[in-house]
Amino acid sequence: MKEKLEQMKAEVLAKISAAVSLEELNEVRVTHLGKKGALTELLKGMKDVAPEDRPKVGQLVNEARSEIEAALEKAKGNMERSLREARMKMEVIDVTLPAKKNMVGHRHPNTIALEEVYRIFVGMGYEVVEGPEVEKDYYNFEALNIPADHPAKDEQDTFYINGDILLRTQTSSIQVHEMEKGKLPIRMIAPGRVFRADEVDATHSPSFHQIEGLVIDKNITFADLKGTLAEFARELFGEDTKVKFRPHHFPFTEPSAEVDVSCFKCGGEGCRFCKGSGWIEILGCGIVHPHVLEMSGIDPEEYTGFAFGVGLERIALLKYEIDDMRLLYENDIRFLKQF
Ligand code: 2NM
Repeated sequence: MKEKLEQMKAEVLAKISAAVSLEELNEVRVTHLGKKGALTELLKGMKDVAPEDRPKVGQLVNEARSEIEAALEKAKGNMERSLREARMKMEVIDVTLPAKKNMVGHRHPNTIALEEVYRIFVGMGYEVVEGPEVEKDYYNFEALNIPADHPAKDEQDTFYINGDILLRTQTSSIQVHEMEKGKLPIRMIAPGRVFRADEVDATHSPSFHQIEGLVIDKNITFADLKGTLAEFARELFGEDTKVKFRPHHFPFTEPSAEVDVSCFKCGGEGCRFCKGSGWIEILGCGIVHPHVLEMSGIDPEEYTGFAFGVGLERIALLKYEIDDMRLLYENDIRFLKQF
């Protein structure tokens, strides 16, 4: 029995030192120390041992069990440590490696130009008002004194949704809503997306952005309009910028004008940028037509006003010297990042 025990112990210890995984160690524990394990089986052989030898044999079995348990614990500890070390080696962080660059977005040139326009007019006390892109014919055309047979109303130029519902072609519709509210005076800018059935090219798009301004108060004159737009041009293009008002026609203003600014590239000498003329057209404006005021419930005998409209893309193209409007819609971050 004693030899059997010694032999078994040697076998088990050999298995323990040969084990390469925690699973194998557990396997050894179960097959040798468990309820149905080899050691337990061996104890069953006690009945064949002479009674006087039983305490001695019992002690030997217990000693063997303790020895095996200690060997198992030690092997398990060693194994866990080397696993931990292996994992640590794999997780090494090389702090000298260059950091991964995060992709960062960039404000669109339209947005930068828009915020610049906001800054200028909010600084003069204007309110920013927005409105719906889908409008009734009345707010887009009729209330602005645009007659039913006006070419702008042609289906070739305007996107109709159905009947008298359309995509606004200008943001003056916002100003009609504002005038109808009857809260005077008004000093507002109306920014927003507008739609026109245009072919895409370097200067046209079926959807672009406008900023229209409107001031209505007692005693507003053309001089107020001139002073305001001259200040706008100076803030936008530099303090040496001059403005020139050329007579024009719009149905919603009378008198009406188009405004040119002196070329900020050549200072008015004439260059490629201003096509040799020294002037660059930037906006349309005028004194609000009395009929427009009347239709929105404002008494033209008591109040007068001026209005203007400017294309946001046009400002962005000029300010950032971009020669093709399509670049503003492609949203290529490599292009946008430059501004
Ligand atoms: C322009 C040119 C001239 C304009 C007129 C109005 C309103 F609603 F008051 F009648 N808003 N905007 C206006 C006037 C717009 O765009 C070139």
